[in-house]
Amino acid sequence: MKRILKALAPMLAVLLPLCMPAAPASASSSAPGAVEDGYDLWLRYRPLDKAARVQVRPVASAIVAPGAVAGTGAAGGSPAAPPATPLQAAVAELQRGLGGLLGKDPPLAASVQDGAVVLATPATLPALSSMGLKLDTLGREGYLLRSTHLQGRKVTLIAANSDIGLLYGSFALLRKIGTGAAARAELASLDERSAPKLTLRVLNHWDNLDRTVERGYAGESIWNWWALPEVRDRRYVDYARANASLGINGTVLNNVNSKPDILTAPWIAKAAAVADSLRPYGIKVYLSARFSTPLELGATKTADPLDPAVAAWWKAKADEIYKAIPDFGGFLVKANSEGQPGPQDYKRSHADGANMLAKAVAPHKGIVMWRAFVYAHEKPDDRAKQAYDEFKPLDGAFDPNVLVQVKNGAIDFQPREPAHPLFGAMPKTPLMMEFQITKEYLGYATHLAYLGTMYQETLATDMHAGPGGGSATVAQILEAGAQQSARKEDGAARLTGIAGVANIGSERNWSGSHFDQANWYAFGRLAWNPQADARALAREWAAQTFSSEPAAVAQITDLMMMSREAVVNYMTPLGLHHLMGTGHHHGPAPWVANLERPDWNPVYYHRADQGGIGFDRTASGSNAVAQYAPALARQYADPRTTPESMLLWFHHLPWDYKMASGRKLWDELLARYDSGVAQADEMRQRWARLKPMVDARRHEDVAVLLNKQYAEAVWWRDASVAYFQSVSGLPLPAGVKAPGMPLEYYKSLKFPYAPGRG
Ligand code: BDP
Repeated sequence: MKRILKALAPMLAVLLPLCMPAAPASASSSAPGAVEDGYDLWLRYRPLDKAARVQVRPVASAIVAPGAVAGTGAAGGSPAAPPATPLQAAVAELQRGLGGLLGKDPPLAASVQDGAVVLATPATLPALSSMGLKLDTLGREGYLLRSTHLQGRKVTLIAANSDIGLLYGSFALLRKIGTGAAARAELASLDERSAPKLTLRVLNHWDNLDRTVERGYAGESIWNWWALPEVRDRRYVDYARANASLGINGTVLNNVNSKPDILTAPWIAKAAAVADSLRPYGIKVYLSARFSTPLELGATKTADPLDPAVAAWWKAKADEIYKAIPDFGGFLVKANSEGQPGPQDYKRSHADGANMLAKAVAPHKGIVMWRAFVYAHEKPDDRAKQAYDEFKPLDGAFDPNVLVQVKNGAIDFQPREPAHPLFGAMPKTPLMMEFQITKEYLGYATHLAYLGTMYQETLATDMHAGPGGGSATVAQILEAGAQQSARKEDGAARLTGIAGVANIGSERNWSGSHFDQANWYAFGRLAWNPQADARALAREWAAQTFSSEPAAVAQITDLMMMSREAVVNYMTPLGLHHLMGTGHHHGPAPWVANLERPDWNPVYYHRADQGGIGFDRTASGSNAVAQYAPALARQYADPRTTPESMLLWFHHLPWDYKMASGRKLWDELLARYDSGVAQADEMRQRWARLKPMVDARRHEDVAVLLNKQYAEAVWWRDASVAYFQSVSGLPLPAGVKAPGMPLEYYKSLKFPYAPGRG
């Protein structure tokens, strides 16, 4: 090895500076002294204190990346250009990160030296193969961090089977350095291996071609479609960096409510330009396809998936796309849902539709993500049952390159839903999770609600729940994929996946609020490891984003950990759901009863009257519980064994039903609303105490939002209490505050220009 490096040294000296362009800094605010505006996300790389620098320098004083010469050479190598390959991206990030953290750029060394960070794969450093590193267990994307000796020098080795693995390993090393003293203490004796547990880790942008974003609360779409493909915003590269730092490896650029235009030549060219920006960071581009595209473009007379002309059109279209984007990921499809066209328009099944598209992309190793979010108002049945009823019979009918994308719950991204009954019910079909990162139903970007806890709650749900049926958490089910799935991408593991509806937009802080960045972060980290712990992720994020001081980290983490439950309490306590305003979904409107479709009305969901409240999903009602495995179904069928947090999701109960607290249901409901308001108040007080520990600008930004959140929590509580009192006819117990305004006032509020309508 020494000989190889020695021989390469002169070449390296010339080529390395050329092929390691400086990280693009134009959009960054990380210059010393710059005001923190949130642009840098968790990749701030602010200087460590002296003691920490002394700790880190001996293990990260130089960078050695032998593969660089064997890579793409100096292509794209002007100093201003963004990295052109994953290895360049890895080195650029280490330079930027270590340079920022240590206050001094680490030199790129041509040969191994003490204290160097060495990035290597068996292909670039054959010596790795004989070091007993067991790299084969890492797959294509995993990495190993190890303090070891190479050629007699003590180094920090980042090893992987591919350059993408090296990029992920580089981010992991920087994360370790950035998350505080405890993590840094491990640097001298590193031995850590990590590989993603799911193969597809994708963001779903609900971005429209006119740059509006459906359910987006962070400005316009970051895709500047109009200016593309010629103009490639520098921000795409920072977007790619942020995602790669989490291990996200795919992004669907456009809204699931798609337009035919996205599959025309000019838009394919625009998507190809974005793909070029993301490729060095291991991120593939996917597109949402409208099922009737060929028909609407006038190319076919029907969109019937079994019509040969239709299938031929899609095949030719796939070929065209792959010509422009050789590593195109595939299609995401919303079909026969909320008015979108689909195979059922031609009396064909979801499988017929999905398989026709799957065959078009299969020769290119593409995939289809077919959404299970379907419900039809013609059906009088409980909306919560419809996806299961339609999809469960199709288990085993999908082509091997199809995944069925299932929302975390059976209604629609509510503040709390039980896990979707399809998880565990389709063993022959790879199911991918769909979480919503944008907070359509949790207070937009205004309310602080850390969703790591919500994601974890679903992922940790045991879908077989018990001895006879065995145990399998949603995370395990996602990780296992389908038994039959024959499709193996690049020889990798089974086709498995997870998607998050992005909360990213053109706003300077990306997500509309500083704390909403944490939801992007937690989603990405859980996509890598669905069994990760939400509290640990909150800690990690807080340390990198605000301050790695232990006291600050602990207090910010506690605040985050209480936040989602606070929102549930003041919006939809005890399993209530779908109580929000019509269309825009902002604020309380439990009284709405006049919409065209019954299952759009909040009254359909809470069913409150003088006798009681809640949706009976047991055998005496819609029997949705029967869609769960028997042990779980039994648990949910009995109000005494149903978790109180989901009580009114599954049961319609009298107002005097006795709760575990000893209180009557009516009193408990009021108590939950009050505790939500109290928690919102406590959150702003906790944040106020953090003032000395957080930079002034971001502290103020968050404080303003927390005050608004508190006011809106009071509004949710007051409007809900006023309404439920009007139907229950029950008095407010002593000590419970009357709503600030009469019910008619809350009913009269209108929000014609609320954001996120697309
Ligand atoms: C709902 C949104 C709607 C989406 C739909 C979907 O309100 O805007 O189009 O989900 O997921 O949550 O398709």
